Amino acid sequence: MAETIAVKDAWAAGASLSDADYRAWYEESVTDPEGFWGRHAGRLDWVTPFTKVKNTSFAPGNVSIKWFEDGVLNASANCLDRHAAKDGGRTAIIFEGDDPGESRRISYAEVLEEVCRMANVLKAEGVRKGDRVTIYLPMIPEAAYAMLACARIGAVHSVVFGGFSPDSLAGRLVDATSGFVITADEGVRGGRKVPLKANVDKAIAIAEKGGQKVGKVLMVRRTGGDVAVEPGRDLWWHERREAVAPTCAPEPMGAEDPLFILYTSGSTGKPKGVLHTTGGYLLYAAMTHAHVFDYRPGEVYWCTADVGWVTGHSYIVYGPLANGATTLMFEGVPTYPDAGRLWQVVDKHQVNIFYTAPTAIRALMGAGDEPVTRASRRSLRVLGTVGEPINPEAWLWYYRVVGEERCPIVDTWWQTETGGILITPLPGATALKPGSATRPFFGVRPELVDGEGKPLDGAAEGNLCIADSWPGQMRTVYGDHERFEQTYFSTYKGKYFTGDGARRDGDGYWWITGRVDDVLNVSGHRMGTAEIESALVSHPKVSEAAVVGYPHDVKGQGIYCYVTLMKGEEGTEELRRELVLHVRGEIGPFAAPDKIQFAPGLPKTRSGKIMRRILRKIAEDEPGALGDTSTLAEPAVVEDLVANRQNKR
Ligand code: 6R9
Repeated sequence: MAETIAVKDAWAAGASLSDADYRAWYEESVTDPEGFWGRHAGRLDWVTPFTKVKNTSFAPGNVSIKWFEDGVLNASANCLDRHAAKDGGRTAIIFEGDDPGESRRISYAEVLEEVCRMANVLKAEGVRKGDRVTIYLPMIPEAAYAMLACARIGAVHSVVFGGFSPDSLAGRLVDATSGFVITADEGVRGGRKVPLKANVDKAIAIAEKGGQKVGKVLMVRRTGGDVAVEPGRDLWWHERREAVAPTCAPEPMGAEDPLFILYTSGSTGKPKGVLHTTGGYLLYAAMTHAHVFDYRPGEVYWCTADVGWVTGHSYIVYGPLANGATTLMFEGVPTYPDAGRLWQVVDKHQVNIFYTAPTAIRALMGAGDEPVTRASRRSLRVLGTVGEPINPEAWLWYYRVVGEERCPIVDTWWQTETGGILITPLPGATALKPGSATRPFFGVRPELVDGEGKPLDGAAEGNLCIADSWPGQMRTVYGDHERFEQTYFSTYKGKYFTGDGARRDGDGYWWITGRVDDVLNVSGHRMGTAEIESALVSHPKVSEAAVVGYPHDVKGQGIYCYVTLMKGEEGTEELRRELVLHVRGEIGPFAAPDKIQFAPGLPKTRSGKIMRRILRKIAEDEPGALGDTSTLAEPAVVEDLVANRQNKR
C-alpha cells in the first residue's frame, strides 16, 4: 500500500475548500447537476441568462450534449472585458522569452486592446462568425490574442502545435475547411529557430491539392528572419494592427456555438477534430482552474504547456483569464540555457502555482538536485502535473526537492476530449498518494468496467468510463458526429469510454494506468500508432510497418517500429536514419522513432491481423512472456523478431 500524505494545516489554511466541502459539493454535483452547475455558472457573465442547464444523452445512436443551451455569452468578454473594467492595470500575461534576458508584463487593458485590434483585422479581411481560423504560432502573447480575437467575433479557432510538419498542418486545414492562417515568421525554442512561415507556405500548397484554398495569412514578426511574402495573401500583423480601431464589440454567442476545434490522435485513422463549444467549456475551464490550483487573486500562475495542446487552451488561456489570473507564457524549453531554467523563472516572476508534465520532471530529475536548489522557490505554493501517469519516484522528487514538502502536488487526469480536469486532488482538501490522481472533480462520475462492459465495484482494475456528462465535454468530432459516437460511446453502451485503463483502491482513489488502445503518449504528446505506421509506409523502401510503445525512462513511452522493407532493399544504419528523418518530416520532430527493427515479416493471425500483443512484449524485452502464439500464421516470424530485438538488456 502506497504511503498517504495527509493534508497539512498550512495547505488547508486559506484554501477555498476543505475535505468536508469537497464531499458536500461532490454529493450535490452528482445528485443535482442542474442545481449545482446552474449556480456555479454565475461565475461567468451572461448576455442572456440560460433557463435550461443540462440536456445530455449518451444513448446509443442518439448522443447529444448541450449545456446552458439558451444562454448567450462571449468567451473573450468573460476573459478580458470584465477584468479590464475593474482593474485594467492588473497583469494578465507575463511573457518569458526563450532568451532569459527577454520578458514582459501585459495588463488586462493591453491584452483587451490587442485582441480587439486583431479581431478587427480578421473582420476586415473577411472572417465571419462560424469561419474556421487556423493558428500556427509559437508560445508568444499573440497566440493568446489570436485565440481570443477569434472568440470575440465568433470565429472558430483551430490551433495547430508549431512542432507539426507542413503535411500535418495541411491535413488540419483541409479537414477544418479553413481558409485563414495566423502564423509567425519564425519561432525560437532552445536557441533554435523554427521556420513557421515556410512550413505554412508548404502546407498551403499541399492543402490546395487537397481542395482547400487558403486566401489569407496573417504573419506575426517574431525573429525578423527572411520569409517569402505573397502579395494579396500574406499580411503583417504589425502593419495591419495600426490600421484598425482599438475596440471591437464582442459578438453575442449561444452557449452551444463552437469555440474551437483541436485535433487529437486516436487509435485509428486520421486525427479527429475535437469540437468544444462556448458556455460549458469556459465554465468548466474556469471552475477547475480556480479549485484545482486553489487560485487566489494576485497570484502568479504558470503552466508550461504549449497552446498547441489542450492544456494550453484550458490552463494557459481560457481558465486563468476567465478567473482574472496572471498567467505566464513561456516560449522556451526546460533545459535551455541549462537545467535550472524553470526554477530561475519561478524566482524571477515569483510564481505561486506551477503546472508541468511528468516527462519534464523526469528529465530534470536526471540532471540532479543542484539546478533546483540553486533557486529559492519560496514563492511556490501549489505544484501540478498533467499529460501521462507519473511514477511515484518522480512524484516524490517533485514533492521533496522542488516543493520542499511545502507544496501539495495535484496530479490532474484529463483529455483533449474532456475540456478540463476530471480526476484530481484539491490542494488543502485531498490527502495525497504519490502516483494517484485521487478523486473525481465535481460532477464527474468515473466508472470501471471489465472487457465485457460489466461494472466493477470496490477496489478493482479495468477500463475507465464516465457515466454522465459534465459541462466541459467535447460535443462532436468536427464534421463527423457518427465517428464521435463510434469512438467514445459504442464500446460500452451508454457510457463515455476514455481509452484509458485505471485502478480504484480501497480508499476510492483512482490510479490511471495508461492507454488501453493503440494510442502512444510520448513525452506527453499523444499520437496514434496508425499515424506513425502510415508515415513509415509512405517511404518508397517500406512495404509494411507496425508501431508499438515501450517503457522509456524520460519520455514515459518510446516509439518502437517494426519495418518490413520492399523486396531487394537492405536494412542498413543509413536507412534507419533516413526513416527517422522521414517520420519527423511527415508528422513532426516529436514523433521521431526511438527504435527501428527491420523485420522480414510481422506476426499475423491466419486472418491477416497483426498481433500487436506479441510485438509489444518483444519491444519490452520480454520474449518469455509472449503468451498464446497458437493462432500465428507463421510461427517462425516471431523467432526472428525475438533474436533481433532492439531493446535487449
Ligand atoms: C490533458 C491531456 C490525454 C491522455 C489521457 C491519458 C494521459 C493525461 C494524465 C494522464 C495519467 C494523468 N493522461 N493526464 N495519464 N495521469 N494525470 O494530456 O490531454 O493530450 O488529449 O492526452 O493523456 O492517457 O487519455 P491529451
